[in-house]
Amino acid sequence: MKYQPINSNLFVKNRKNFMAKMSENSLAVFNSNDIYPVSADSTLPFEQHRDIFYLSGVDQEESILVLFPDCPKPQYREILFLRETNEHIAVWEGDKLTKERAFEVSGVKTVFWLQDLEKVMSELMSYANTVYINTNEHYRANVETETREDRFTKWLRNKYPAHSVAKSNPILQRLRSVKDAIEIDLMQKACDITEKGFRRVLGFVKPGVWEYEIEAEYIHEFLRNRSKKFAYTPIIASGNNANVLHYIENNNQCNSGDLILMDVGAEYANYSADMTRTIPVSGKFTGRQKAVYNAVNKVKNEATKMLVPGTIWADYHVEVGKIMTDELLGLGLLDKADVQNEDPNWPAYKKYFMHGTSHHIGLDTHDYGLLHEPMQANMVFTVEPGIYLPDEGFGIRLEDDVIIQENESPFNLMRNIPIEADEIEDLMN
Ligand SMILES: [Mn+2]
Repeated sequence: MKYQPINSNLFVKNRKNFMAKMSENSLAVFNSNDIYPVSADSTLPFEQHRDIFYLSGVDQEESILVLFPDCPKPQYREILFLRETNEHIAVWEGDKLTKERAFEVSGVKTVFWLQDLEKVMSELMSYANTVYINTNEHYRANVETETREDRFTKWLRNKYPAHSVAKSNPILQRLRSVKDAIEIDLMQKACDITEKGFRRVLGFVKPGVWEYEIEAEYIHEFLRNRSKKFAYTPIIASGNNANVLHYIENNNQCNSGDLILMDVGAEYANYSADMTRTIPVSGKFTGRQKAVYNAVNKVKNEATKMLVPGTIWADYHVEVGKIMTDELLGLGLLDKADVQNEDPNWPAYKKYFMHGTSHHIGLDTHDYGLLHEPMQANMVFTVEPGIYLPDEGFGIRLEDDVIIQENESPFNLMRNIPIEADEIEDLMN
């Protein structure tokens, strides 16, 4: 791990909150992700499942967390199962968690090696009536792979068919969407690292650079600041590439007169930053580019003000659409007739702004959060309007990450990342 140790109080508190929501005489199980194969003996870099990380801080493969708040044996109320390590194994496999270190990371006192799992589980299951299993119910999820969690769930339900089953996911969706102060510090760190990358790029971009060279500037700055990678596949899209919403090739040359849309964020300690900035290749916007830029920036600022406790996500999007419509009328991109005749299910503004404005962000870039429930203080959202103009050869999106606060406007985690058009021009020249 490149990140600095995290205060284990976070994980102690997260488990306590989760257990408070469990029904009587029940236990819950959480698994690590697999290490995914490529071919031959190659593997993808390990990415911990965010739920077991959230509840334990354990950032290691083949780990299992069991929570059983009513267990008659108090030492079994929280248990970690880890793959065995010792001095000899460490020579080959590197620095895996010892039982002592696992306690320091997680605050869990009872740690077994994985080979004790079946025996201990059979005792625990004899005390429990209900088992909480962890399924993926994220609104954007579309998973074809059988995860380690899925395999464990199959094994458990097959072996213990008389137990009733309950869902961990709704509990986690609610808990994970509201951030603790320790988490907010980690997210601020991810945003600050992203800022360093962006400032480096402002000094680097000039006509003739390639999109992948810009990508390289970001990752250089991320790694040297203890981020292990991009939080998501970066989009470095010059000219009309910006109008391909999921353009990730990043293999074109940037020409004078074009804009570059950069949707880039650093991860830090598994937390995501999600930033978008759009800058002129030459260091100077044209009049038209600046007018559209300022319209997007205005929609972003107005939308941000609506992210307050009690707001419903779907209603918020309707209101943002109205603000965007006004801006598009001002830019001459829509006329009154377009708006009067619009299909309420696909309003006229969607011709130029066809994606959502905000999503939860945290341990996942598109984080947990139940969108039909009202927004609450300490939820963190992106704000990311855009206007896409293929006929004019450019697209603009601007995106910050903000924390909802009680009784005031959101706190912007990206408040120090330049966004005003004039400031961008000054810094590039
Ligand atoms: Mn985003």
